[in-house]
Amino acid sequence: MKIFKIKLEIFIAVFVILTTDLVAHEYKIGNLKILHPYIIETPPGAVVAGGYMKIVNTSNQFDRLNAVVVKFAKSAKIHEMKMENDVMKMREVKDGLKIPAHGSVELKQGGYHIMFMNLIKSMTTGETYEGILFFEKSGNIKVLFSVEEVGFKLKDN
Ligand SMILES: [Cu+2]
Repeated sequence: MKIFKIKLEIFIAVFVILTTDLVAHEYKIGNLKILHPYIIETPPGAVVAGGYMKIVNTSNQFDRLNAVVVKFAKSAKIHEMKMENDVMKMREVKDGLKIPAHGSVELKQGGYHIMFMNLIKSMTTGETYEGILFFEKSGNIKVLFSVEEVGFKLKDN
């Protein structure tokens, strides 16, 4: 009975580690935390995809996401979506995405996002893709974008 209990506990521990890894992944660089980089799945043949994540800055200095580099698309640009005269417009954020001191920025559908253009293949839920984020002060970090279903949202952190 005792052995069984211990085994069960180990099983639960492993299970928890595996599921947290699948459900949420996060990265740390300097005073920045990068929560769950993800891409929304695309229909077959699609050539563009959106990348999202939440970036939390615990420093008393702002930082900036200046660039994203990936191999699965020809280009990755930081975009902003905004309503202008009742029309949703998308434009490139040219001087980097500012992460305020003791603050955070969430890249999400309908707002800031990474625009991946000329994908080498369509993005399927469950896949992961590597990318490098370049921050002005904290430096660069390799992350994995997980491909999520349409409608996926980050839970409040
Ligand atoms: Cu865009």
